[in-house]
Formats: sequence, C-alpha cells, structure tokens
Amino acid sequence: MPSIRIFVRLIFQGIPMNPSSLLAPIAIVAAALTLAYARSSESLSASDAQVTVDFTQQSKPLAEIWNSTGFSPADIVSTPEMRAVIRDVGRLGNRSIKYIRPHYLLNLVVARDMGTDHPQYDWSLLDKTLDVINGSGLKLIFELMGFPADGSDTAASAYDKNFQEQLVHRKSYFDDLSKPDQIRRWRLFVKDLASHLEVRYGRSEVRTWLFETTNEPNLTHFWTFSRDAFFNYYDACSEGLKEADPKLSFGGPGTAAPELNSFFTGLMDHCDRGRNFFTGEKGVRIDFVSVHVKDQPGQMIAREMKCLDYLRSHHPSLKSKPFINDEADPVVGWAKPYWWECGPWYAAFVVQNIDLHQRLMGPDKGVNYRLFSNDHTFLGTWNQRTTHALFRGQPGEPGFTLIRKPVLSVLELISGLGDRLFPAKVPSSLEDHFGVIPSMGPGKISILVYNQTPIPIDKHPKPEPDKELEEMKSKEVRCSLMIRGLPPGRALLKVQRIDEQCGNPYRLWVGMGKPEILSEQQTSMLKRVEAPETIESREISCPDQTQALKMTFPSPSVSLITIEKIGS
Ligand code: 8U8
Repeated sequence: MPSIRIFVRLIFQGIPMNPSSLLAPIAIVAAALTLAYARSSESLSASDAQVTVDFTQQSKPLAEIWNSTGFSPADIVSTPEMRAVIRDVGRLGNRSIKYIRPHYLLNLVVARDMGTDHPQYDWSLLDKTLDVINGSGLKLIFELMGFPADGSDTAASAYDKNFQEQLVHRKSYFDDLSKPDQIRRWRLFVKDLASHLEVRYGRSEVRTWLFETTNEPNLTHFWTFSRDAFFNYYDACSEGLKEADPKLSFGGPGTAAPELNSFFTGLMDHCDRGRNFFTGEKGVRIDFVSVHVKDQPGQMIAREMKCLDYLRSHHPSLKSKPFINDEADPVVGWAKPYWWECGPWYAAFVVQNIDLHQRLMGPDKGVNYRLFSNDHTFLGTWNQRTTHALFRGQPGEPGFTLIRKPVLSVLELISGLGDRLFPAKVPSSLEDHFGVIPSMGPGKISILVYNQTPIPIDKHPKPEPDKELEEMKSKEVRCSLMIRGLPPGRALLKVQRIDEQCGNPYRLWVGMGKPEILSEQQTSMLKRVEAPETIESREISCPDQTQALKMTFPSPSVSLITIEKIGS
C-alpha cells in the first residue's frame, strides 16, 4: 500500500519545528488526497476494481485495538439516560467495546480527615457509578482525575456546558498539589482507593483495568498546577497503586495536541531518567504511553508515529511500551454539530482506523499498539459525537429513547471479524478511502470492507451536508472480489451492510419529518433499522476453493462478508 505509506512518511520527514512550516505537511496530505481522488474516479470508469484476498497466504493476529470509548463527567452516570447508554454499549459484548474512560471519577469520593492518620472515606457514589459500568460487562480506563471532597460543604461539582472544564469545585484537602505534603497524602489516597476497588470488584478484575493520569494535563482547564507538580502527582499515583497491588497497570499522560508538548516529553524524560519523588530512584514505571490525537486516520497515524519516533530517538527504553490513543476522534469538540456524525461516514471512519492501524502500526512494524478509543459515549443528538441519538419525552415527562447510530452498530460488524488477519490486494488508486480487512476465525472467514471517502472536516461545523453526500455517490467502488483459499464444499455467504440506505436510522428519521419527540410507532420503526442490514444470504459451493463476487460498495459504507462452512 504505497500511497498511504507515502503520506505517513511525507508528513514526518523533516518537519521543521518552526510554526510557519507547520502547514506544509497538511498541504502535502491535501495534495495527495486530491491526486488519489482523481486517480480513483479514472480507474473506476475504465473497469471494475480488482480486489483479491487469499486465505492461503501468511496471516498475523488481528489485534483488538478498537475496543474503548469515553465520556465526561462521571457524575452523569447518575442519570437514567447515561446508565442506559452504558448498558447498551456493554450489550454489544464480545470483541466490541470493552473499556470505558470517564473523566472526573474522583469527584465522586468524599475523603474526610485526609490530613490525619485516619482518613474517612465515603466511596458510595463512586461505587454506584462503577457498579453500573462493571455490571454492564465493561472495564475501566480509570483516570485518576478529580479530587475527593473533604465533606465540609454540600455544593455540587459543576462543569462547563460541554462537561469538560470543572467550574465549581467542592472543598478538598487536595487544593494545591505543589505542596509536598499533599503529594504524600495523594499517594495514600490512591493506595486506599485501589485497595477499595480490589475489595469491591475483585483483585483479578481490577488487574485487567488500566489506571491513567488525569486527562490532558497540558491543557490548563484540566490541570491547574505546574508541570513539576504533575510529575510528583504521577509518582504519587504510581507508588500508591503499587503499594495496593504491584500488578496494577498505570500509564499516561493522555495529553492533547500538539503531540510533542512539554507534558508529554517531560513525563517521558521523568519516567526514563528523572528522580522518583518517593523512592529517590532514577526513573519511574510507566506501563503504557497514552496520547490524544484527533484527526482523519492517515493523519492520525502520522501524528501518533511522531510520538513513537520521539521515543525511539530520545527514550529507546520506552519505545516498546503499549501505545494508546484514548481520544482517537475525527476532530476536537464532541458537542459541535457535524453532519457526518449521524451516519455511515463515521462508522467507516472507525473501520478505516482499524485497518490502517493494523497495517501501519502493528508488531511487524515494531509498534506495540494497544488500543484506540473513540471518546463518544456523551449524551447528545444525531449530529454530535455520541453513540446514540437521545430523544426525550413530552416536556415534564420522564421517558427517553436512545437510537443506536451507525458508529455504534458498526461494532456488530467489526465483532464478526476472526482473530487472524490476512493480506488483501486493493488497487493503489483506491487506498486512501477504500479498504478490505480479511480475517479468519473458527469455521468462518469474515471480510470487512469500507468505503470512507475523505471529506474536509471543517473546524466550523455544520449540522447538514451541502452537496457532500451527492458528491460521494460518484465514489462508490464497483469491484470484482476474488477470494482464494476457501475450504472446499458448501458454505453460507452472507453480506451485512451499513450505508445511507441500510442500517441508518437517521435517514428514516429525516423521512419521518425529523420529529423531536418520537411516537411509539416511530420508535419501533427506528429501532428496526438500528442494526446493520443483511443484504445477501445464500448458499455457495466452492469446489476449487475460490469465489469471485461482483459487488458494489457505496460511499460511505461498511460491509461484512462472511463465508461459513455448512456441514462437516
Ligand atoms: C483546545 C483544545 C485543543 C485540543 O487539541 O484538544 C482539546 C481537547 C482542546 C480542548 C478540550 C479538549 O478536551 C478533550 O476533547 C474533548 C472533545 O470534545 O473533543 C472531549 O472529547 C474530551 O473529553 C476531552 O478530554
């Protein structure tokens, strides 16, 4: 796949660090995309694209790197709407979303007498919240974010309108982490927290969670203290967790752009060769390195590679640590209304992200990519970054309805993938937006196909497309899909799809006249199209172990082709 590799390489090579040249890589990507566009339409008008997958070729493990989501703040789990979102995400089950990453969990705790030898904790609100998550079968990416109240006031925490910056803080012992005494107490608090979690949820379960630093410490609205205070806080978290259980996983810093900000580079240096505040030793453990890169998949990978290249050249001892992008969203601003957030384009974005990460950032490329997360379990509407569209009942009535969006239901297709990944041959002219993920699991082959036409993601969002959807129609891919290496004999061929017409409740809702409040009948009609649609299901026989399928993949769309052997 030369063209994508070329983008990635172009973006990195020799990016001079002066601000005036920062636009250069973006211009290169834009030019490459324009070129790829021009070539893709040419080749399609000439003939069908030839795509080959061969299951006799060498395979590699298909790593489950897509299995996480997040939201803010943890306080909203007290609402029935958020509990329903979490339960529905958990319901997707095996090989779908496994981890959830809430902000501000520690605001749910009360810690009295923190300055004494006998702190008193009230974990009840935290417990209630984690019970919902744990009870839904999900695991925590547990950000050590927020501060326990000291119990002396009854004010409620309050956040900005998008639930990011905390505007009202309850009084806490921890009000200035630049003070060494508070850092020492933070370590104790973290130790007591982790011990409590292990008692409540079981040691073996909590060992499967990931503990992370506070969110985006390089942004002042999340971390209000100094960088040095952050490193001390890091050591306190690390040592406190270790004291409770040395097998708990801890990493960070979950920083926002720019990638090589001083909290990221500083923490890497601190962990590699800094002084541990508590033990005085050189270096501090870091079990995974996390960052936030929000962009389109090709550019996202280029920016993630920038972090990894930095580790390779400055801190080789950290270069193989599991790498996480736990806010791998298309663009900053979950609440901003983008027209593509309601439909198949966003679903195809997730699948292209899986494909490119598997191919460009796998172990065969020397990368230990652990997971990416879409930060998308917010409560909101069609055109916001959410997994569901939330409808409320008549004013004053308590009821609500959640309709799954394609970005969530696509996980049903993704979870149909097997655990071995095979190579695919796709014409290079299509590679910027069309891809095939061939996989094999017990008794079944599954091929996930996406068509994700790149669109400009304007910083100025708009809730409705102008002519984008019309333009995308010409980007459909007609292809002859040659599948080799099938087991001989009879098999069931099934094709499931999400596109503008299939598995797209938003289209139906528009057809209904965009009702703000749903009737029972409208709800059940929308629920009926929440799942990907089966567009083909038939028996095939492949005596020569090959199958040639003529198929059209609309833009945007995601399709899962499964071939399952019938009989023995
Ligand atoms: C100003 C800014 C720049 C940036 O690169 O990233 C940001 C991330 C910035 C401001 C807030 C910010 O918060 C994260 O991103 C949010 C979002 O809406 O994209 C949320 O998804 C996250 O919860 C938050 O951590």
